[in-house]
Amino acid sequence: ARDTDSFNYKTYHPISELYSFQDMLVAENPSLVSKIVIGRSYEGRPLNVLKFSTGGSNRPAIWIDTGIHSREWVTQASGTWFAKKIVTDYGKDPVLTAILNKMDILLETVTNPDGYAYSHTANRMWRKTRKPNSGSSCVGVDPNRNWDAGYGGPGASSNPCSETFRGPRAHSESEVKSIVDFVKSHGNIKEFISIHAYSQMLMYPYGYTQTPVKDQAALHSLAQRAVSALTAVYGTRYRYGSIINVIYQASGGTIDWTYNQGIKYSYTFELRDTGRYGFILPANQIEPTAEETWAALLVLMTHAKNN
Ligand code: ING
Ligand code: ZN
Repeated sequence: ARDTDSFNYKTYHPISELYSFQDMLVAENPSLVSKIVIGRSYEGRPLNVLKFSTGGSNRPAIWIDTGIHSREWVTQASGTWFAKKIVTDYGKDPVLTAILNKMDILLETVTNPDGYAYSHTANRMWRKTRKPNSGSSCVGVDPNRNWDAGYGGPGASSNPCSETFRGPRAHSESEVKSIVDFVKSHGNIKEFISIHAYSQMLMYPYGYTQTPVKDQAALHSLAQRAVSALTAVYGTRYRYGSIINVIYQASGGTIDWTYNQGIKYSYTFELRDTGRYGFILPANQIEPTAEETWAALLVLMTHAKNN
């Protein structure tokens, strides 16, 4: 595409096109969007974060990541759609405008770029990073088991050949460590939303323990409101609750770490569908998926702004 208006949001794109989309969006909207390179992947690709900001310095921020698991293609596609939605609606939609007049939005759309490239060129079902494991012929670490929150406990594997391999140590993956360093140095992130697929769920911590978080009641009622807004768009049904109760025990997960860092509004989505197509969601579902998810995100972001 020549610009982000002619970009096809209804199809899945190779990584080169998602990177060029980011650069076009920044070039077209220089007073609203900038690109921060927070690190490099194992294979040397940039880890890009789109920063949407209308001013201030180090404003309170909302983080959204998509594609930490590479095969979950509807998430990178939705993240790209969200980026265009933000520049289109700022100054027009009063709900988004109020958010951006007070907070920054930080959006990492291709959080596991090596895996995404590999899922296009070699193995459509690739989930993990692409770093080799010493002493094994199996490649990659699960970047959603690699965080320092219950790391090494039940709900992750020590086997490098497992799809849920936790890695040799916490934050061993550059794709994870780069976010850890960014979150710590930013110091003003109020809400952290990590987007997966599939299963149609909205979850909050914890995944590594049954012990409820101290903000359980607030996180639960906000999740309920966000899911209502999502369902109102196309009738898509979502379950919601803590990770361990709604999906399964998982240790070393992203939002358990962000919550323990003090980011109260830490949420994770599982987008469409419930398994008919699974990871191979038809491209004609990208836009409706992104659109309904955006309705939920506006509820979550507005609450963070007001609290
Ligand atoms: N599911 C997630 C997984 O990593 C999850 C579920 C989300 C676990 C958040 C822990 C924290 O297993 C997918 N589809 O990746
Ligand atoms: Zn996932």
